Amino acid sequence: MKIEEIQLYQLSIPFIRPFQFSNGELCNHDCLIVAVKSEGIIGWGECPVFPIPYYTYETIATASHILKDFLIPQLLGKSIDSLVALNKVFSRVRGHNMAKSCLDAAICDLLARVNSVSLSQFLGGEKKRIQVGVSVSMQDNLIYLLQRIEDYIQQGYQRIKLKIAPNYAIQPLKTIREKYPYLTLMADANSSFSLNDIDLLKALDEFDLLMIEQPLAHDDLLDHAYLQTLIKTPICLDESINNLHDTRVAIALQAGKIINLKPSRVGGISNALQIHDLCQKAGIKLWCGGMLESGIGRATNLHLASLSNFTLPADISATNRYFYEDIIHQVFSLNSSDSTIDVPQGFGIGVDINQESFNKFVQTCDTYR
Ligand code: OSB
Ligand code: MG
Repeated sequence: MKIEEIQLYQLSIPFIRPFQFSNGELCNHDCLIVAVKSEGIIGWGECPVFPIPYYTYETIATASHILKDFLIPQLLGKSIDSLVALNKVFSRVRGHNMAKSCLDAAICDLLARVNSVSLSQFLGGEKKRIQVGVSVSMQDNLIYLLQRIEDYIQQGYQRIKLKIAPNYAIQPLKTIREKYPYLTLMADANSSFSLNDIDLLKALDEFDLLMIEQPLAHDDLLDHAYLQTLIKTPICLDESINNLHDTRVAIALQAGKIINLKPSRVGGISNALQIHDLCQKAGIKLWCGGMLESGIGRATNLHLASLSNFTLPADISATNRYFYEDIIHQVFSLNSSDSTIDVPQGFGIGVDINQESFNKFVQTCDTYR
C-alpha cells in the first residue's frame, strides 16, 4: 500500500460547554485531522492535541511542525503493509506521540479498509459495544455539579468521573457520594496533588472510588508507587504512561493497578496494542481514555476499546456530550440500558465525513504529495 497523498487539516469545533480540568479550560475542540490516500482509498486520523501544553508537552503548533517537517515527508511514497512497517517509519522521531498517532490511526483505518474489515476486526477486537462513562469537569458550584451528574445519570451513564484538584476534592466527592451511595464513581486529578497532600489523598479512600487517576506528577512513577502503598483506592496512570517502556517500569514498581490507555498519548494504535498485551500478561486493568475527540478520534477509540483487556468503562461519551455538530455523519448515542456505545460497523473506522460540517470548522488545509 503506497502512501500517495496526505492532507493535514486544522479544525476548531465548539464544545456544548467549556471543559475545565485542574490545568486549564477548553471552549473549543482544536485539533488536527489527517487524510491519508492510497490506491483511491482514504484513511482518517485525529491528533487531539491541545493548543496549550498543560496535558502533554505537545501543542497544535508543535504537532503541525513535526507532522509537516518530519513525519509526513518520511511517510510519503513509502509502501506500508503492516503496523510493524509503520512503526519503523516513525521510530527515528523521539516523542511527539500525539503527532505520530494521527498518521498511525489513519493508516490503520486504511489497512482495515483495504482488507475489507472493520478496524476492530483488523485489530482482533471482540466486543461489539463498549462500556462507557462520562468525564465531568469542575463546576463553579455544587448545585450545578449535582445537576450535571443527575442529567448524565438520567441519560444512562453508569460511571461518572469527576475532575479533582486539592482544593476541589473532598467537598464535591462527599456531596456526590451522599446523594448517590451506589454510583460507580472515580476521580481524575491530572497530576494536581503531591505527596505533601498525603492526608487529603488518604481521606479520599472513604468515598469508595473505582480509582483515582494520575494523582501525582506526570513523570513521577516512584511517588505513585509509594502512594499506592498508603491508600486503598486503586491508582490509575494516565499522563505517566507514554510508551511500552513506561508501562514496564510502572509494572515493575507497582506504581498503579490500572492504566488509562489513550492511543494518541502513546503514539498510536500500534504502540497501544503492545501496551495492551503487556498489561494483560501483568494483570493490569485497562480502559480507553479520551481527549474530547471529534467523531473521527472517538471512532478510532471505540474500535481499539473492543480488545479483550479493556475491561473498565471508557471515557468515550455520546456525541451530545461534546458537540452540537460533529464532523461525521454518524451520531454516537448511548445505549441507556447498559451504558454502552456501539462499535461502528463497516470497513475501517466505519464512519464518514460530513463535508458540510467539516468545511464549517476547518481553519487550514495543506496537501502533501
Ligand atoms: O485526563 O483524561 C484526561 C480531557 C482533556 C484532557 C485530559 C483528560 C480529559 C478527559 C476527557 O477526561 C475524557 C473524554 O474525552 O470524554
Ligand atoms: Mg486523565
